[in-house]
Amino acid sequence: MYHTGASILGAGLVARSALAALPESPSNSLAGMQPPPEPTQGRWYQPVVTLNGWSLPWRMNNGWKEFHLTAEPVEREFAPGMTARLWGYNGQSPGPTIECVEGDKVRIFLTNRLPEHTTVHWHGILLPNGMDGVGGLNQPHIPTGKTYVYEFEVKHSGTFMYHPHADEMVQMAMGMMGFFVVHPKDKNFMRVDRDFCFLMSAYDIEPGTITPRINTMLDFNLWSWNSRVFPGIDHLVCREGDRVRVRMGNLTMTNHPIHIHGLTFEVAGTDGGWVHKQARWPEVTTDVAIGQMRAIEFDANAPGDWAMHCHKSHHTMNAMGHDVPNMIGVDQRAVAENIRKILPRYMVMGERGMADMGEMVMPLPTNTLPMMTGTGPFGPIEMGGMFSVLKIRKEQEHGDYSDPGWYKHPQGTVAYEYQTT
Ligand SMILES: [Cu+2]
Repeated sequence: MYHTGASILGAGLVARSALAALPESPSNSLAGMQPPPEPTQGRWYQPVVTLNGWSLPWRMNNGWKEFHLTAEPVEREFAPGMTARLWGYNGQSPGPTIECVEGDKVRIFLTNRLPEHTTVHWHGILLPNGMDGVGGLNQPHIPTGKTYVYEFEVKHSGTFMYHPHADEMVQMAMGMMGFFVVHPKDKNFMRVDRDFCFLMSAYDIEPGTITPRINTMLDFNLWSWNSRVFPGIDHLVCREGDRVRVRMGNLTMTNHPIHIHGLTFEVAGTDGGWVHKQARWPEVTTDVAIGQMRAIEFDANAPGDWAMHCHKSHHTMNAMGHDVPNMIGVDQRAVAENIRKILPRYMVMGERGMADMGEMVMPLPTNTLPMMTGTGPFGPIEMGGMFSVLKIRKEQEHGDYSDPGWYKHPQGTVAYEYQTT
């Protein structure tokens, strides 16, 4: 069933002569969503929309779909005002989404331009053992400067990902990961109108610095979707009436209860496969545990700007100092007066809760985002990290992902101040 070359090459080193024939390894450093291109060759599929990302172009070669990933240091803007030095693929962290169709034979070239060895593991995909990418166990590690080849036939459709299985803690803490979507052969199988995807990753980047600390085990301070944080995460724009799928994977060191306002959804798939219709139940929050993927689906039947976020409230904040005492209810006026004699611009923080942070224009270290930030039509949103907005509009055209702006509420449908007179 496999191409005869598969057993000879395996996940082996590409011969020098073959390198000349390598497919292109395009690079993209833009942090905005790239409109999903329709496939121009091979089997048709409806492309996924990678938040703040793109899909990797491929070429057909004698019945094989060929992709070329390059593992390399990259720069990623987390949100306007903050950029980090990460490791990723083809100019970005996460790497580009790989899309193919059930039954495709895929050949993926991996060129290592990192300062240390790496491998790629294809999470959730059923493949020959020697293609599974665990360095030392299934293949030799890929040294710096070398290109390896992975070849397999994708046997089932679903939601998967790729990441290194070499010096894992470091390489994932540096941002190495990507989405891998296998579309069903039958284009009417679980057809949706919009299909979004993102990976959750966490970083520990000290305010004022640019490179993640790689030995952090649990105490991360930037909670990201596709290595972006609020207000830098693309909005999920839908047309009213659309059937919508959102695929998410978790490569952080903790779980994330993902919550959507305004509608109910169901978990339609995991990285183990699709969930039978009869086995699904309605949810407004679904927990995505470490190393798990979830494909949720809903009918976009409620126009508006709906919050979509991780329900752990410290995951909807950006980096902050942890050694802040709780000053709620403490009258700091006398202290503040004394401090202002020495520091004239001293501000009291936290006396009335932390909401002041959302409005405060505080001097921040360079390359650092405010802890609570973002502005909506009614003022500061006071969020950060894993937070975005699901925008459902009647007027949105089919296939249009452009930002329609803030929702214009019909008169009399917004909470209002009680008037005594
Ligand atoms: Cu979370």
